[in-house]
Amino acid sequence: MMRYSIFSLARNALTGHKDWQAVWRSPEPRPGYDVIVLGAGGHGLATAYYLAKEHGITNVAVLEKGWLGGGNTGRNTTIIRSNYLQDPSIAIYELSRSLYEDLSQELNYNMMFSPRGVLMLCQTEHEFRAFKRTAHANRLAGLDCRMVTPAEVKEIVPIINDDPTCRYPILGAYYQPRGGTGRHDAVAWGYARGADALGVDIIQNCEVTGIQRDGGKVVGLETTRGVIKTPKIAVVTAGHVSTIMDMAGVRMPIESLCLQALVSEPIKPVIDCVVMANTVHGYISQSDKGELVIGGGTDPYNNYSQRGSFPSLEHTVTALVETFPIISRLRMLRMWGGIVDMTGDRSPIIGKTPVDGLYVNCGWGTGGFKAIPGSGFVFADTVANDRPHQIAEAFSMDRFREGRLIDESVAAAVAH
Ligand code: FAD
Ligand code: PYC
Repeated sequence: MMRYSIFSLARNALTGHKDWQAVWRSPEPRPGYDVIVLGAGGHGLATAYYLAKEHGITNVAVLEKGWLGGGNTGRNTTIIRSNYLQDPSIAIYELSRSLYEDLSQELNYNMMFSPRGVLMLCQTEHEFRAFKRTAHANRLAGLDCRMVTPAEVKEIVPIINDDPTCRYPILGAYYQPRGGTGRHDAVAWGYARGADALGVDIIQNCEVTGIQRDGGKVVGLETTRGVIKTPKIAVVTAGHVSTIMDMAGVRMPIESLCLQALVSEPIKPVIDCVVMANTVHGYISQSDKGELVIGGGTDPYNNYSQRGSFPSLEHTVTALVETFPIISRLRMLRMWGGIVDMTGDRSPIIGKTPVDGLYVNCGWGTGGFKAIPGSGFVFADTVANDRPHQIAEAFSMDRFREGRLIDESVAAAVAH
């Protein structure tokens, strides 16, 4: 079997892969659809999949200006957890985490969900108190989590510096044993394949340039591949959501910033859980290839860049060296960035908009990879039924006008 795979790989490499069967179709856009989803990131593809699977709405297109999964979905550090503070957040992130548990089976595609455990270090008294509060809130909501002692942290992560006299000593940690990581590309590809098989058209290299309205409702889209008619548009374009919504005359309470990450050269397995060190602004896990996957805070100014920068790399690595001294001896291999969409309360916006037929799902900021299955599920329900799914209700855009903020600035974990 293995010999066959290697020969097949070699033969296809030499023949330009022309005999490979495409995993999804590349159709020409039709003149119109019942629903058009903008953005083929994880959230857009999951939305299309659940529209078809759960609601039988298959006359659906997903339009993507680049390639599917080429936005933040293919650029993130794949951490999956549900340890948020507020009840509405716990509900949606835990729905999502639990859907991840069976997603490979659901889509018959290996997502490599790896519930290796997530540790959130407490390196100041204040952080310790804050995480204890989160742990209480999470346990009340039925989540499997607990606070662990410095000795347990050392046992789980032997490479950690447990010197109690260092600048930011380990005072304990919040631990979610069934948090972990997944394979980001596979999540996009699995949902794409699943949606395509149910009849959804995924149209790449198709940039949306305008939204057509007839009075208070949407009627179609202008794209680089022509006009496409539709009564329902679901916008899921992350860092580009403000520019798209502006095309329909809707102003979004969103800031777009670059969030960067980097990987080291591959090394033997040294860390088998995810560790977040929020006080020093860094986090770390190890990929299956052996690279240490490292990230820090967002750029301190708004921008639409998708590149890494040396000041950010230097800041993140410097911050982590005391906690993980091993880093000082590693060469860093690559860095990159993605455009994240930040709301004021660090919670997403999911729901209807003031324009009929226009729906939006955005504001996942630095933390939306973990939310893809749950978000797609409740957003599809919202679009199909033209009213918010019960779990999505709290996340409506009105909350900023009405002062119903869902403050997750601490749980978002990444400094911004
Ligand atoms: P995207 O994947 O960005 O998809 C939006 C798509 O819309 C893009 O493909 C884009 O090309 C397309 N688009 C934009 N404009 C147009 C247009 N005019 N026409 C057509 N298409 C358009 N989250 C976690 O939970 N855990 C993590 O560990 C984590 N780490 C991160 C690390 C980094 C460095 C970054 C950048 C993000 C991280 N995130 C993490 C956040 C997570 O990646 C995002 O919240 C999530 O991927 C957003 O998915 P999406 O589908 O909404 O957006
Ligand atoms: O949301 O867990 C998270 C996360 C980690 C790094 C970026 N986002």
